[in-house]
Parts: sequence; structure tokens; C-alpha cells
Amino acid sequence: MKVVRVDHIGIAVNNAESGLKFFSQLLGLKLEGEETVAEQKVKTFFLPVGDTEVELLEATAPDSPVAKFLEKRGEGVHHIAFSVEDIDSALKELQDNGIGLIDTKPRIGAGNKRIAFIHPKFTSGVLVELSEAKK
Ligand code: CMX
Repeated sequence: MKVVRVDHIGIAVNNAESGLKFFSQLLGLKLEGEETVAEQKVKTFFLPVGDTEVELLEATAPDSPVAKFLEKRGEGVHHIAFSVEDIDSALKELQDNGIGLIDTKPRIGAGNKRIAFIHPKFTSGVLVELSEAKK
């Protein structure tokens, strides 16, 4: 597979305001977009840095996966997303090599991108997202 770059680093926050205070006001990263991904019960805030982004993740409901993550682990890095050229062939290659996938088929994430999560059991405990590079 061809990984093009780190697409973004997802950081779970209790509320966007406190996250933005550090990442935007103090580090000076520019908030370039906000988007609610209703199906995943999460609101995302994008702050580009070079050709990658910090993505702050705020839960939109108490039963949101991000709310559960915060309950269990507190604020912190939630996932790392790698941009790949062809997500379908990347998922097949991983499966053929015995890697457990949370998403065997791509779903739609923020920015209308095709994304898929890999089970952290197979990735040294870090939730890894593949995100298809827009052609
Ligand atoms: N870090 C490490 N491990 C994690 C994890 C995380 N952030 N999230 C889940 N896991 C672990 C769970 O503990 C669980 O482990 P076990 O199987 O050993 O119990 C395993 O991964 C599967 O998690 P789950 O919650 O049982 O599985 P689901 O299929 O219900 O959900 C997931 C998995 C990753 C999709 C969901 O937890 C999640 O985080 N959804 C939100 C996704 C998100 O951030 N979307 C933002 C927009 C996407 C984008 O475009 O970037």
C-alpha cells in the first residue's frame, strides 16, 4: 500500500473551547473548519499544520464513542489517520496479512472522505484510521 502522509491526529477533548485555547490561541494553529459527523456522534475541529492537521474531537452525546474514550482514559490522542492512495486495496492487503479491521469496508468520515479504522490490538494499541487521499 502507499501511505501518502499523516492525514491528521485526532485528539479527544472534554470541550473544544479548552482544546482550542492551547492549540489555536497559544500554538497559533488556525481553526479552518468544524464538522459534526452525526453517525459517529462526534464534532470535529480541524487545525491544519503543514500538510497534516490536528483534529479535536468533541462528543455530541453521552453514548458517543468519544465520550466513552474520555470516561475510560481522559483527554488525549484518540487516533492517528494515515492517508492512503487506494483504501480498498489497503484494507484487503491488511486483511490478507491477518490484521483485524474495525471497518472491513470504508465508511464516510469528516470532509466526506472514505475512512476505515483498524483494530488497536493489531497496531500497538493506537487506534489507526486509513483515509483515502482525494484524487
Ligand atoms: N484508542 C485505543 N483503543 C480503542 C480506541 C481508541 N481511541 N477506541 C476503541 N478502542 C478499542 C476498544 O477498547 C475495543 O477494544 P477490545 O475489542 O479489546 O475491547 C476495540 O478498540 C473496539 O472498540 P469498540 O468501541 O468496541 O468498537 P466499535 O466498533 O463500537 O467502535 C470505533 C470502534 C473506533 C469506530 C469507535 O470507538 C470510535 O472511536 N468512533 C469515533 C470515530 C471518530 O473519531 N470519528 C471522527 C471522524 C472521523 C474522521 O474523519 O477522522
